[in-house]
Amino acid sequence: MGFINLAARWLVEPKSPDKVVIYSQQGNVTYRALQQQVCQLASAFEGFAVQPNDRIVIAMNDSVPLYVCFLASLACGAIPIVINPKLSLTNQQFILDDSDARVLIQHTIKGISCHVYHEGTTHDTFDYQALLNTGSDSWSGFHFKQGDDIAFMQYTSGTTGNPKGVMHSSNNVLQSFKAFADKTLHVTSNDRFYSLAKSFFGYGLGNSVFFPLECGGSVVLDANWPTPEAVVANVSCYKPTLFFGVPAIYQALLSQPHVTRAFNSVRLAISAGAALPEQLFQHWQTILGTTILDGLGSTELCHIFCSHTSDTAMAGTIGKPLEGYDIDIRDAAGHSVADNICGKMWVRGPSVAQGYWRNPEATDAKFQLGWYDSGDLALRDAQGHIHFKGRADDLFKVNGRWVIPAEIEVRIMTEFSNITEVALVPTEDEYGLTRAALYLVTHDGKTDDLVAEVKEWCTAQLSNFQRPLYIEALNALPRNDNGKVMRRQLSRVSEGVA
Ligand code: 3SK
Repeated sequence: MGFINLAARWLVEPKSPDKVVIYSQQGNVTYRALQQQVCQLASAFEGFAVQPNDRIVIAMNDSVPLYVCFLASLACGAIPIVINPKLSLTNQQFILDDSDARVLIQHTIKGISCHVYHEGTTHDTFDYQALLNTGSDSWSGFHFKQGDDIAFMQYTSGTTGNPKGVMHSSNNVLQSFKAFADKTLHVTSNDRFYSLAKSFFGYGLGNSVFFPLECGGSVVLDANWPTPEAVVANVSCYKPTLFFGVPAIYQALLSQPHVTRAFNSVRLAISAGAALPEQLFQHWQTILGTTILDGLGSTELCHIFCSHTSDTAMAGTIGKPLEGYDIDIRDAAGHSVADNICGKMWVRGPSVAQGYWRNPEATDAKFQLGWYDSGDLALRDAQGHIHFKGRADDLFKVNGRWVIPAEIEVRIMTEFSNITEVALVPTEDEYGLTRAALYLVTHDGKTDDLVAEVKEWCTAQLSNFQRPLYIEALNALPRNDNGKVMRRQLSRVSEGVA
């Protein structure tokens, strides 16, 4: 592929300039209006000498201004990095330093401010709206790059260690659109996307920004954190055709009144981020009459790389690698394993990241000969379906046998519909030996008889080495800034035991 600028591709001469591209509570925006605002901001960026490949950190809620900042950065050839606006100050500062950011744009209680950094530690601060007003909507200085050059970055937090900047090119965006949005979801310009995952996640950025723009469709943006009530209200009001969620929200939605009527417009619901329990898949299908497509993705692959299609959707597996992608399940020595054997999942495909920003050690460890070590555990069955078995880091040994938390967690979620979150982690017994401990969260906070019932179930259904030493109900599981469960905080083991 030759030279490309994604913002120019999507906004210069859009097919339907008067079509609404963004629906939001703050107002709707057409393709033409979006293009004007992007040009205004890009010209303001140019005014303070933003150069191609400068990093622009965007710490904003999902909103029209986030869209404008992201696209204006791409337009200038700068590298946008969307981060969680609620990130702790320490993590935000780490990302600003690590990326050597030239600009930070952030939502504050007063509005949106834009900090432009100079050599050293000084910076100028501008009001976002004032910048837009000074910019010119006839700006046309789009910076075209090679398709494989770095177009944007995303920081992955993991559950330990410092965040790492994942570098992606324009080609990666177009390839993941082709494999997932086009060939799997069959999106068209009539589709209206609504993603509960925010744009600071790889999942959300694809769902809310890349895919709607690449197909000439539209998107529903909500700046707030999604409560089940607000989701039902948004779906009723904006009538999306594609809905992107995670298992916990599907579970919570099922007990909302009028959910079936509200979801009338949705032709396909997509789930990722955690294993989808079989019972939830069935309930959704029975009550709503539509399918949930379960997929697996990663920030390093740009988006989902393994999924069912609407024709093959079923629970219990995450389908097959998308067209153009390969999955290799390997043992501890790095050899491919046979069908039905659980191992570490490596993946390769046309949207694999260019590596981690200024981190050759981590890049060499995780990216090898075109393959990426996903850190996930999985097995492939005889039909070629991939079964997700959790994160390799989450495994632990009891009495010399591996406990696979994800397997047991899915069974518990399936058995007890009142449980919305569950985590099985290692702990130590009175002799310092590793045992399992179970933490759970319920939908309505009621845990009266539940802990005893779960204990009884574990005794009847699990092997001795898998059974939790204790079961504790919590109000919520501890999560990091990106929403991942921090298992190590729950785990009561000496360093290195697991
Ligand atoms: O499941 C995930 O964590 C994910 C990450 C990035 C992009 C897409 C997905 C589904």
